[in-house]
Amino acid sequence: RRQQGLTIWLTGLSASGKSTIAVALEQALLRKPYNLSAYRLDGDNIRFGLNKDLGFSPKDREENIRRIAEVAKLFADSCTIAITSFISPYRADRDLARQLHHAERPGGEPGVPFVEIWIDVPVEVAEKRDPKGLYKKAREGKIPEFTGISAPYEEPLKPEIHIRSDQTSVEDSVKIIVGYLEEKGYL
Ligand code: GGZ
Repeated sequence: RRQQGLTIWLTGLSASGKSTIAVALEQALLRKPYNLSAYRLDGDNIRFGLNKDLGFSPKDREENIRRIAEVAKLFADSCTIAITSFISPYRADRDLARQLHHAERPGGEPGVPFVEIWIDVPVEVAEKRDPKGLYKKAREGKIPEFTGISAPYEEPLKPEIHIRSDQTSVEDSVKIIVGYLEEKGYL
């Protein structure tokens, strides 16, 4: 059976653990027994390239997420599993990403599965972690519109998967996600 593409969309605060889980998940999918093709989209390969013209205003975040969703869909279209890790703080933007995936593809092909995963951590915990010192800077007013401090994070209402990353190990998080994907017949 030919590999099916899909997009795994991680959303959550800065320092919630999105990237760590994305890396571990990608490894699990690339390796045996799955041997699938997977690719991660994150700030390092998107915000410094394709989206280097965008900042963190609501409009720029909206455009950031829209472009990422389009790119993820292209990967999925090529039968690669796209794993995205962006804060994606606005519900409307995440919903648009989902709609883009669910739309029929050219040639009448059905849409691409979209799995929204909320990497949930209380902002106090993320702020305590503060691996890059960004929360501190945000508190000092040196970074305006910082998500969770001076800009909103709109919690997902019906994510396919909800992970409390301060109560779940990375290993268990990957197990939960892979278990869901298997159950849905995506792997
Ligand atoms: C939130 C910011 C901001 C502001 C810079 N608000 O921990 P990080 O550093 O590596 O992850 C954050 C990243 C967020 O970029 P995204 O593309 O994921 O955001 S969004 O989905 O909202 O478009 C953080 C850093 O960029 N960063 N300024 N003001 N995070």
